[in-house]
Amino acid sequence: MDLSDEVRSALVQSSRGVIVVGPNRIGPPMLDAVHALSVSTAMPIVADPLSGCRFPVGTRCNVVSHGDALLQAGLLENLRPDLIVRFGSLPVSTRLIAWWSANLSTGGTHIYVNNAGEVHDDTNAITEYVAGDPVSFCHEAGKLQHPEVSRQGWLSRWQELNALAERTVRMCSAASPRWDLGTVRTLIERLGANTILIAGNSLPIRLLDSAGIGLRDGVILGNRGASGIDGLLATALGVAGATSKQVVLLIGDVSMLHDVGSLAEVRRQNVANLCCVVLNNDGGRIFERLPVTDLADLAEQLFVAPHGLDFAGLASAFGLDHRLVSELSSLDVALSDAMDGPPTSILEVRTSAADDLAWERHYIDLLRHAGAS
Ligand SMILES: Cc1ncc(C[n+]2csc(CCOP(=O)(O)OP(=O)(O)O)c2C)c(N)n1
Repeated sequence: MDLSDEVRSALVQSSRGVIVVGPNRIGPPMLDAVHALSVSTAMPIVADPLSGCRFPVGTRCNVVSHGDALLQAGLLENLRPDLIVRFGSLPVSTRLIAWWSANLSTGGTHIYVNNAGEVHDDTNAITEYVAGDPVSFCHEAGKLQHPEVSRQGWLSRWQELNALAERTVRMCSAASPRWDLGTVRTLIERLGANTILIAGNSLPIRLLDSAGIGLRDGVILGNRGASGIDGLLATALGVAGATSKQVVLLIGDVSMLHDVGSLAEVRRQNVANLCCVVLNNDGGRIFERLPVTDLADLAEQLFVAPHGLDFAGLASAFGLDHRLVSELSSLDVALSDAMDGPPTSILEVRTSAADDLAWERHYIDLLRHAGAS
């Protein structure tokens, strides 16, 4: 692949570059290539939860997996990139998109590499579009003469901040048994090779983003886009039918109720490798984090819409197995039972929306203070 003069000079002259890998089912060649590029350019890799690029912290030291939390805590405000090199579609974190757009609006280069003719760019930020194979791009870009020394401080700062977020989230998870992020981290740690985790939209995909860890040798999939919370269970059923691997669907209660008709098909097909983990916070709690909260009671009635429905009764109506997890400590055993036990089960994790929101805010406050000191 021939790189244009503009792309070459942006890559060589940059002193504050960032690689962003968005949702993207990348295979081992691209994983290796993007990590090699990061090493030769001393640019951090900000990895989306659906990028396939995240691994448990420590094994890939240039990966920044806590980007969204760092942005919430205001810790990336002083890290102004002069170059973004981006692969895949738009990341889950809209804060990340806003961050690169705001920073590059005053100059800098945004290289986007895609060989499928796609342009994922809501904010019109791309300055250099490379229509070519991302693996070849990484190889060619890595071969350029990069001024390594001047970039090491930049990379180190990103690594320090990511490690700080990881320590803080781990501390909060240990301190609170009633925090959904802790539950999701436990879930990811429990699952492993030979597992496909499907993230529901709404809070589940955002929790996976904030969890900051990936499935080692496993796959995380998500249905992003206009379909919203439609057909998430049907999607998981389709995936389970196409693989012999264990499939785990992490889904919110309203999303599950929205696709309740698919439970009949789940029962009919008697699939043995699908487990639905329902985070039951009694309503669409994402709306408690959005500006509609200004509507007070109306927001509760029209958007959050608590339903108080009984998932045990629902499972039984469809002849499916149900298990309630009310303590985080019992999640591990419940997961093992669900995976090794009878076909398709609904594992309901009942959570407290108020506790969850309080812990989320506490985590970001702690991170903000720790990062500022
Ligand atoms: C088909 C469709 N209808 C409506 C919406 C709007 N919507 C977004 S999130 C959400 C609530 C989801 O609630 P739940 O699955 O319980 O997840 P939580 O927000 O609690 O994480 C709704 C109704 C949508 N995204 N897609």
